[in-house]
Amino acid sequence: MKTERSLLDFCTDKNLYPVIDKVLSGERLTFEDGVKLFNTNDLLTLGTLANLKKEEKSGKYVYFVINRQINPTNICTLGCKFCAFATIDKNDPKAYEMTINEILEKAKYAVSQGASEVHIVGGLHPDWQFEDYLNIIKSLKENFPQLHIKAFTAVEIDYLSKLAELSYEETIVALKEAGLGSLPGGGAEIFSSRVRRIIAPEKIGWKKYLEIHKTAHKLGLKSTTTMLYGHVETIEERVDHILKIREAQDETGGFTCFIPLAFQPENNDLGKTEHTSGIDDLKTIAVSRLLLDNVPHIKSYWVMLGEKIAQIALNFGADDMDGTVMEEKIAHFAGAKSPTQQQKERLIRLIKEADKIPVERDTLYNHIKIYE
Ligand code: V47
Repeated sequence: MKTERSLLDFCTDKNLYPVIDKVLSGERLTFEDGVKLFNTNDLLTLGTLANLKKEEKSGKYVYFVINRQINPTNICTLGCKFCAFATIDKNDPKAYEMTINEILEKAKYAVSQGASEVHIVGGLHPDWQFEDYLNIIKSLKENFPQLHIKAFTAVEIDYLSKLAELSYEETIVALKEAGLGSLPGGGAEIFSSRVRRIIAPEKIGWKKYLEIHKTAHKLGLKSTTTMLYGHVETIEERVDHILKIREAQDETGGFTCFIPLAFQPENNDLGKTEHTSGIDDLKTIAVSRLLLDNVPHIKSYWVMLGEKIAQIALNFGADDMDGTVMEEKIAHFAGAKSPTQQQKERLIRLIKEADKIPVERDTLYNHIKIYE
């Protein structure tokens, strides 16, 4: 009996045959290939292909980090329609701003839990000055020099550059000198101008978002990048977004990881109430892995996917689970059903059950401990 079969024997979607050939021969995929992959109903072939590419990049390893998110304020001048976390009104009962001491207390707890990273993002506060933001970084670095500070999305960097009347380069250099270690990927949403006009009309556009990341890369900082999906965007707009990231990465190579963020639909002004489906989540992870041949890691962000889909995604091309997080606000203001933090032991179990090898990493993917 012949047991050796090819992927094509199992594939139920003939439209995928040419794309499968390209993936197996290492050829770069096009916009049209990306759309075909999103539109297929053959989820298992898609997952198998993405897992193959994941294994070429990181073998059986799946990464996690002991980290803490800190969101210094949710008061924000932007008023994005999709965002349930921020408020434009300082008198809103949910409005808050942390003092430096409160931020340091949170970092102190993180360090006591073995954290190697703090991830800091928040609102564009109408009264805070550049020095206030700079001070957050400086104080953290002075008190906890061992912590990697991943802070301020491109949207915040743009705001800070205006406050300080500095160029992007000068702003990032000042933050780097204060102790900034890398940039997080938030604020990308969907790059399409059509979508941005609907969901975030006041936010910087994709050109500035990528310009800021590329500037950071040229200054020696790494960064991550994201895509918020499952609201008003089309499949074509998702593929376009992913390919713009691939193009920027060709230029600088500074992105460590891509994070598809599943839209959480409560408490927003878009009138959206539906969560993304499990199939859509898995397809988005897999297509991202296949299109982004030049980005080392794809994150299965358990906060927004939920633990169960995040775990399955580890066999659909993802090789990173983010981390312990310790205090998640952005997704939970918007109705996320996941816990607001994770124990390291649980992340290890989720990864092992997916038949992968858990690796505790630092922000830049240096290995801290392999759990064989
Ligand atoms: O920029 C806001 C998104 C981002 C909602 O860089 C929402 O490693 C879903 O970027 N539903 C912040 N998403 C989170 C983020 C992130 C998270 C984890 C790791 C990294 C990384 C980055 O969350 C925002 C926005 O794009 N967001 N509201 C919502 N209702």
